[in-house]
Amino acid sequence: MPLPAPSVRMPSMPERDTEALLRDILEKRILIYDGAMGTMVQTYGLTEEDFRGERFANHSHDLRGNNDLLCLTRPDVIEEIHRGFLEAGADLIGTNSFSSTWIAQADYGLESAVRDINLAAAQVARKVADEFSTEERPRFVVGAIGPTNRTLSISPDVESAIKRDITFDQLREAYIEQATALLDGGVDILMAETSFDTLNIKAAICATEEVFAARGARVPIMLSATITDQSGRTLSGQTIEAFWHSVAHAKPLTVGLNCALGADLMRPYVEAIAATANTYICVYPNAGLPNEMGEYDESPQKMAATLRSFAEEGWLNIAGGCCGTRPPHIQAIAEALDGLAPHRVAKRDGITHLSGLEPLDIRPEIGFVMIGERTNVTGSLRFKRLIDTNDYETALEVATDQVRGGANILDVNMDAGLLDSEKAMTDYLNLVATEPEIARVPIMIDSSKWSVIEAGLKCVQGKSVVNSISLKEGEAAFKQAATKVLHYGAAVVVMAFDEQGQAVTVEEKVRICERAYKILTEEVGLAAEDIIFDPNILAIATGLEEHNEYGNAFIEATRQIKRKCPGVHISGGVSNLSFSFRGNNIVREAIHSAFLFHAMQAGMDMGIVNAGQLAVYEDIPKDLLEHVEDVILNRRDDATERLVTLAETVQGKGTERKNDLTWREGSVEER
Ligand code: THG
Repeated sequence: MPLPAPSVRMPSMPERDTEALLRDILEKRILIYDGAMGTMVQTYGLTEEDFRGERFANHSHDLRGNNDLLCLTRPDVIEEIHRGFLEAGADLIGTNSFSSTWIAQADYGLESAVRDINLAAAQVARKVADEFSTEERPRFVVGAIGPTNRTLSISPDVESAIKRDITFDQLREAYIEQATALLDGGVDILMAETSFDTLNIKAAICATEEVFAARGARVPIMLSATITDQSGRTLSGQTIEAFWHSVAHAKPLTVGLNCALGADLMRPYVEAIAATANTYICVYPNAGLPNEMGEYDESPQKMAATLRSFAEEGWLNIAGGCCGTRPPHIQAIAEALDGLAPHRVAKRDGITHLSGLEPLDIRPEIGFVMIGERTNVTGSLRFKRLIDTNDYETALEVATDQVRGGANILDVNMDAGLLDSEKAMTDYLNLVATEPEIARVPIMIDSSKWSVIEAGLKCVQGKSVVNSISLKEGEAAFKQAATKVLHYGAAVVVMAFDEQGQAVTVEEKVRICERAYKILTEEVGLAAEDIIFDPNILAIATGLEEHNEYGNAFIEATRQIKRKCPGVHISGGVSNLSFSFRGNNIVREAIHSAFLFHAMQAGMDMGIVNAGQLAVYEDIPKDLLEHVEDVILNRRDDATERLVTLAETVQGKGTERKNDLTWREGSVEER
């Protein structure tokens, strides 16, 4: 069946940029979104024949209940439902396309109809919205994109936590097809909604970025999560704050919550998202919790009163209804919110926000951020052996030990010669995702190969850290990698490395970091707080004279980079420093702590360390401390010889602090 050409843009607002127009209106009043499509479709008592229409009369699967299909087979019904919500007072209506990806339509064998359904969904909504739209009160069409019926963060198989029944790229491609068709059909906005798995919605964000790039034009996007029970978490286990930090890179017009729980029980999460997100807030709950019949029966008045109380708290910019809400609900909400002031968007706070299942806000008050180094096949023989022998269960315990030892972030590295690093990274991170004690913390994806980093980025729902990129291969490759980092919504470690090689002197370290900073903040558009510079911690006390200044060079470079590149963090691989004392953990730990003591004063605020094995500076015996600091700070020519001699007299296992976290309760200075 030939399809009509995409509709032309709204006649009532031909020139103005939709996003600018919407922002203008959102500053002035609370807008109203529509109610549920499914509940309304039910009232028509449609039959299998209605769903099939002529086009699908002989289709192999039962089609009743495939509501999106009605855009093609009963557009009159969908049109009438849209009209009902617009008459009730909706400013924005959502297309009937929630399940219109090949993934969701596969249940009906209708993968090949997906483009047509989305196009028709957009066109019918566009047509009705245009009928109602006026200069004073424009109406908008929101292209609705559901989460699909598969989840990237959870295994479908209780026997194997590593398995997934969909890949990030499959989801991304499905969303590209959907978003393209919705835009071709004339939607004003794209909304990824009812997000129960943040990794799914991150795939949707990557998809919209690709679609915008291909079309050379953007539309605003809206993002909406759903919290399905009173744990206060998404189905994939994130808190609402962690969710926001995971998607903030999309710079959505609105973020918010919809669907489950109903308005009453949503209150704490609406408050949390309004307090955390620095964008407009959109909330459209179900009409209460489902009753014994599975129906949603909260009255329009009750629901409107709850939403009014949210608005009075200053939390809302857009409000509407999800499952069970009909035009009377939307009308009651519109009346209840009329004249109330919209939520005021806070400015960006300049703080680095990472997340796993929970947020990690890197504020000065939290002190030094420890990144666990042990989940690294090049940094730990034991971990390598576990990965090589496919003992992922025990390899997971390594991560648990790092977290219990105080790691705020986990560095994961699978770069070993004979290993399929992409697969190992994918399998390990998929496993980590299912272990709440570990998945709580953000992941640092460590590899010298971009393909491995990208494989890792496709497995983490939180806001993670890419480790690392650099100017080693020149500016073009650097910008390309940084742009990807931005689209996946990660922070990034930038090594002080350029076309000439690794920066060794203070001057080189500072010059390269300043150059990278300028490119990242001015050309790529990365926020300064998402940049972590690593000015190279190199081994000292090696016996080679030219290595004697390495400690000082890092510390001084840190001081200058912090001053010249406002907002960034400084990190480094601390254990590198003591490679020449391998096998002597007492001396190694003393070197690490003494080094950190000085580097932290210069502004180093993160480090890759063996969490749980760091000596406390004050506990280092005075004699050892003096020898160690002589080496770190290059205070005397014979410093290395003297430490080597002393080291022979201090041997031992070193610190074990796995389960004793009491030291973390002290103030930053004490720690
Ligand atoms: N900067 C950034 N990333 C990095 C580094 C860095 N990633 C890797 C590395 N350097 C940091 N991680 C480690 C991990 C372990 C050790 C050193 C650095 C280490 N391991 C013991 C050793 O080699 O003696 C292993 C002993 C064992 O097998 O258990 O020292 O600088 N951005």
